[in-house]
Amino acid sequence: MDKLIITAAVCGAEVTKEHNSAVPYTVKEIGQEARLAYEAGASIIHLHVREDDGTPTQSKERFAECMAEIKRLCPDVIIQPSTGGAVGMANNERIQPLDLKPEMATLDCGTCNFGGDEIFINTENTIREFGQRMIELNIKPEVEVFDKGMIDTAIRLNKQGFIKSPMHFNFVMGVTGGISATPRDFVFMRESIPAGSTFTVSGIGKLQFPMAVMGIISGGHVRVGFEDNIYLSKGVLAKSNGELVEKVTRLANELGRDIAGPAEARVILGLGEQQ
Ligand code: KMH
Ligand code: ZN
Repeated sequence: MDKLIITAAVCGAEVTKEHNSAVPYTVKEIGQEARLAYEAGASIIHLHVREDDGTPTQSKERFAECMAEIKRLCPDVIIQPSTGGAVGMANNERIQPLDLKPEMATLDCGTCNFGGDEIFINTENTIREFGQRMIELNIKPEVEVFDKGMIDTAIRLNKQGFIKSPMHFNFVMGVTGGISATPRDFVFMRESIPAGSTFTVSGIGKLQFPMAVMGIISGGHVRVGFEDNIYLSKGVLAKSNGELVEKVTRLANELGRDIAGPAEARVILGLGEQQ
């Protein structure tokens, strides 16, 4: 089994300081949270950025500032900007961080109800446009899927040449409107991706750690962080993303799975090779 790649989703676009005062907004706060996650074992930082008041933004300039700060504090970490941004953002706003040529970026492969009137919209043409741009810039997509049908979409677009093989998936499980975070659905997702693919699993809310264990024991990889969950355990708010990553490291150690550093993660994901 490969070593375990831990991704830390340190900030997200929806969670706020009202939910947990440790959610980072400023460049300094985001850098600090990335550092704590990195020191606890994360080799990838999944990055959203905010204005100082917490408003989500996809501004290229703000991403450049945050990425520079993260690189200053954790020079070898893999930075994976979001192209999902926040619900309601236009495509030309969402796609901006790709201009900074990060090693990876997210590629959301379908539309999902997020509850109430919230809809995270990703038409097939949007996915084609973002996928094509990542191929042009040699950026490895993390194919985000909120349901099994999105895996099928990714496979279709892979065959059409908009996503390269081998694909790296992120199973986001437990979002309102998406697939449930259950062992049965996890196995269904894992068995639905093409041979040779890699995957990570992001359990939402209280299912973050149960899903992390599924990732650890199945040979997959794990994402944790405030974007998906703000609690360390029942009723106990995490003081930092570092605490969430530390818990995964601890679980992996208990279960006999070693943690990959950034250099090892690059090899596992084939980063730096011509995608
Ligand atoms: N904030 C969600 C609307 C991604 O990073 O690509 C989208 C999201 C997915 O978080
Ligand atoms: Zn995200």
